[in-house]
Amino acid sequence: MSTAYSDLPVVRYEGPRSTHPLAYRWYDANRVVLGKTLAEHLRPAVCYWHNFCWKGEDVFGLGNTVFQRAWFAESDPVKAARMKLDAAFDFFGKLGLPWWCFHDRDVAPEGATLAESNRILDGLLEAAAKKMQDGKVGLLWGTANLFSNGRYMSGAATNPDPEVFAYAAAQVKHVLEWTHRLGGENYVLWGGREGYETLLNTDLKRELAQYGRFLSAVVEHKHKIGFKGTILIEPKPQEPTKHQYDYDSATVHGFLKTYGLENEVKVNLEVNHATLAGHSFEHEVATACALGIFGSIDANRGDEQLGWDTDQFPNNHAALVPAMLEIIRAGGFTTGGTNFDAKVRRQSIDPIDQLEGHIGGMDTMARAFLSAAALYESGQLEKAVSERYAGWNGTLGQQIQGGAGLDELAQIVHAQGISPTPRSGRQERLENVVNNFV
Ligand code: XUL
Ligand code: CO
Repeated sequence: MSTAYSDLPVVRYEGPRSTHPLAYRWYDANRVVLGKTLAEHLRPAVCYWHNFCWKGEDVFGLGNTVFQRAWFAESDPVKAARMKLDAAFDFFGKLGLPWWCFHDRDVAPEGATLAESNRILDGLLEAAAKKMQDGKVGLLWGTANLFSNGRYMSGAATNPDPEVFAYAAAQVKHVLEWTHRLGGENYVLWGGREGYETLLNTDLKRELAQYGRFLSAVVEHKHKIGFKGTILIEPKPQEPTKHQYDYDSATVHGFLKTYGLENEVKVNLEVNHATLAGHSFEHEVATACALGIFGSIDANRGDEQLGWDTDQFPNNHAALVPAMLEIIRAGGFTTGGTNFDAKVRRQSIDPIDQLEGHIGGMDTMARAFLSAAALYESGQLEKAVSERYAGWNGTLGQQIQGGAGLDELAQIVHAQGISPTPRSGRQERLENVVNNFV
């Protein structure tokens, strides 16, 4: 069987001195750091949508296929989907990365009814299950596309029409069950159209309640079928809707608390979604870890001059060290991993470009992880932080944490003549420490 990727070599690790364009220089999958291999720490995944579904279209070239792939030229959509599936698994094998991710509509075309769509999807996912039997690639997560079809233009769970809610629920049921069957580690809900454009036509309170009910139903079904993976929400502040309900980690946590789901659902944090929310990625990771909802990451980047989701491959390892440090501090991934939600540029038309995009992205994440691990092992930042908060281990700190009230604290301040002396935060010294490890 020949695919678009047949002529490409299997990518191997050759080390930082290698000049081979198709070799990993930092991602040595079996290298053991902090007690686990790099592959076990990072749990890298290749996504289906950007690689095998996007035709290189943009708003100025709608309907035009820029990427010449045999499956885009095939007129029978199911046959085209089979060709795409063969190519995808060939591509996964070339990269040697252990996981993949999909939306239902990436894998299979939509039929005239949901029943027909499900039947087509079943055929394709049966074939995927067979390809997965050799155990070389596992499913990091599955998800349902609740945003492309026009029926979802006003949202899926948050649609003003309950029929759309029901349709979306039926779609998620099917994909969640398939994710379970394929041994998926997680199930993702990115709230594609869950948001609004204008309050003139929107009942915000009702929509949030609908969304809460939808998510609860997903969690109930997860338990009903015995799915042991994690349900993940992927926050994003805007695009496609002006106000997306899942703005960022903190907003999602508040939403989960409201519906009693904070112990059931975690977040899949995407680097450029954090940027679009006006946060650093490390802020999003640290917030999710602190709130106990950190799950998984989508690795990519935006463009400093563009305010939308460009989904480029990560290429700056230094920028990712602080986020990696937060992940290490929190104990690393459990069911989560590093999904490359990234695509090559529109002019990168050759299959080899996709391979190189992933190689660069993988090396960037591995190098960031190695730097963060060395920084963590040095203990320098941990020491500085624990010294900064040392007062909280003293008598006064204990009294406050023990619940001392305003009267008691006022008494202590007056009796002891407390008059705090400001101390330097030493940011520059700590930035220099970080730079010694990147
Ligand atoms: C959209 C996005 C999605 C999710 C999965 O910005 O990131 O591709 O990752 O639906
Ligand atoms: Co994403």
